Amino acid sequence: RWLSCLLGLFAVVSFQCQGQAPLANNIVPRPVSFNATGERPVTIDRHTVILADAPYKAQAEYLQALLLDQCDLGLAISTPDAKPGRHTKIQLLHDTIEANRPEMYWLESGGPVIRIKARDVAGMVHGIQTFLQLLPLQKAKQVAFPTVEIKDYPRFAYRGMHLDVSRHIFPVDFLKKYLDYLAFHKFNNFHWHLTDDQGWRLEIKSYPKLTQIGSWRNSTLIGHFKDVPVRYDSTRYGGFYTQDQVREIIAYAAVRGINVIPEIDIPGHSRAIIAAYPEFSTKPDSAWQVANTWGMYNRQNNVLAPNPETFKFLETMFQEVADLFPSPYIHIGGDECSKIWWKASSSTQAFMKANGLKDEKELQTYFIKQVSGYLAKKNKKVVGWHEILEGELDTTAVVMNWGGAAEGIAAAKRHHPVIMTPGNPLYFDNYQSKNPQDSLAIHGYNPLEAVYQYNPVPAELQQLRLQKYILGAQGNVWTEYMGSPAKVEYMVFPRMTALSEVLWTDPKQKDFADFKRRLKTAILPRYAFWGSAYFGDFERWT
Ligand code: TNX
Repeated sequence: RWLSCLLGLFAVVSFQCQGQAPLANNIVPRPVSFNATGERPVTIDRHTVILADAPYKAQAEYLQALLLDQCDLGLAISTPDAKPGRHTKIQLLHDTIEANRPEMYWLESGGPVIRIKARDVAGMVHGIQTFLQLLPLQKAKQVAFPTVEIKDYPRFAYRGMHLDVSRHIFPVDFLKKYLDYLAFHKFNNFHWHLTDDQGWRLEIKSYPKLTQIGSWRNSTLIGHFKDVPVRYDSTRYGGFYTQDQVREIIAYAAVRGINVIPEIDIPGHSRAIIAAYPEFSTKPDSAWQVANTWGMYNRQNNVLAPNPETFKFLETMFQEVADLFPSPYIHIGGDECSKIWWKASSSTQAFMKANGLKDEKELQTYFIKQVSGYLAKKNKKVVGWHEILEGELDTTAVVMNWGGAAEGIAAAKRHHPVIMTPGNPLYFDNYQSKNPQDSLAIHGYNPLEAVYQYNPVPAELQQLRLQKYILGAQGNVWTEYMGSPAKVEYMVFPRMTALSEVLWTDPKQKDFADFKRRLKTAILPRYAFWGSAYFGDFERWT
């Protein structure tokens, strides 16, 4: 009798230590298929061992760190041939047969085993994220992991988030946190907007004045976050990332299955370049400074001039960028280049005449073609904002469309791969709340539901059977009014979570009411667990 008493006591104690496993139907973004098999749950405790096939060594460590963080469970990593006895095994398996498409994973649990099978690193990372969503958000000596079978893969190949570090710069630690957010939401591309009129943020060894001069401005306009007021002061503001820091970011992203696409914005949005090297502009004799205010000020921001020194610079600099970033794509900007400077410059007009360029649009295309050529020598393709299609371009150029559906349709009809980033609703610097007290933002209103209901494939492309040209979509985070990491988090959460489901989940499986339910039960607590700011008042203020 005393034995059964003791066992009973054990049961009570272990029950109290056991974390409550969340439900499979709380997962965001919603998986292609999941099945709770309803068998005896699998126990995870400190004796559980992680076993990883060779390609997933780094992901085993990533999983180990996340488990420690989330549940305070420190598990050992062992080799696949080790025999962990009767304890539970978490296996990360390299599998190209069942996981038969890019980024796909299978997550199966039952008996003393939890298996994640994937054919590539990104797929394995997605499987790990789903696994973590099935674990409680609390310290647990022991977790009863549900028996499930989940088969999952993305709707779109390109799932991106952008961050502008020119208007405001953010510490490397925050960029890593941002990459953690992307990984959690199964995004696979980070678009790093590194340069603009308001500051150059990338160390370039061959042109040191870019960071000595181009990274610094004399004042900064700071939007308010809740009760912090808007301020326009005259302190020196700026900074840049060293190439070592950039490599650190790229490596951090790679473990999480994320590609880092750098953007160097030319031939407009170039005032930081021009402050450092006025000889590349149409007015080399003026005293140019890095821009202190935002907006497209045609008469304030000079642009690059088509002279030999400028092209030499573009070739050398872009090749240095290409050597630094393993990404197959380099973003070269191309947006909002005001043509008035070229019209007013006699040497530019002479250049156009000598090269048979009949107008400034053709000159813009000439710039894009030159840079594409430099990058092709390094085996890189270019991405550019939709204005790169003002002239003829070869179809390897990827078009990032910040306009409406029309520009995306036009680009797809010309057989360019397209990434949709329409200002409405994918600019997360726009308002998300109707609360008049809400933190300062820029122009439009892009509430949570508009993001959730967005379809990156316009109906017309579907009818024309041209939908394959839509690679996917991206949320853009311009930081004119985001002076701190907390403000960035507040603007992206929960809209980024909504976008993750747009990009991952079959539209037939989407449902806004159910998304909000999952947001409230599973995701808002997750933001809080991360210690992140977020806009949680969407029921009342949208
Ligand atoms: C337009 S769309 C820009 C950015 C601004 C943004 C503000 C595009 C490629 N350029 O320079 O930061 O609007 O929403």
